[in-house]
Amino acid sequence: MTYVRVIGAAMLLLASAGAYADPCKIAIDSNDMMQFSTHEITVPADCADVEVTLRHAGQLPAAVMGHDWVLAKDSDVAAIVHAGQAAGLTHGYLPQNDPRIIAATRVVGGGESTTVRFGTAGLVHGERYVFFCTSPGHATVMRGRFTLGGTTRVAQAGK
Ligand SMILES: [Cu+2]
Repeated sequence: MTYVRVIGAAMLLLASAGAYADPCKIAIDSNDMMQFSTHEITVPADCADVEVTLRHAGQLPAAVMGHDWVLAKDSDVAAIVHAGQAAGLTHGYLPQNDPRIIAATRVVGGGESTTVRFGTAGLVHGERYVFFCTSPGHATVMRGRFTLGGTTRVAQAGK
């Protein structure tokens, strides 16, 4: 009995590993309750490019519960969020041509998904990077740590 269950678990592991075989490609979910599925994204240091796919598993439209995935230095997040509110949904709650934005998806509503691909050459080792959602009011809870290199993976495992 236990043996069969272990085999089943191993097959599940293999299946999920196969779905995300490329560690430079990240999938993150969001929902109608203003949540990302993770607060921690770590990609290997040798990823020259990173691809992030944001899915919105909820049902509410973008105008009500829209989400995006934006990457910036921790110290730039507040200013970007502020400028994004002024820009409004028609501009994806993002200031236009803002060099502080390292990567950003469009805003998606329930049932939609969006992908952004960006190079890591400009990321500085030791800098603190944060991913967040710029929909008004969301960034306080919809945010997490983005780490290139994995050196903080163990230390950050709790949160
Ligand atoms: Cu959001």
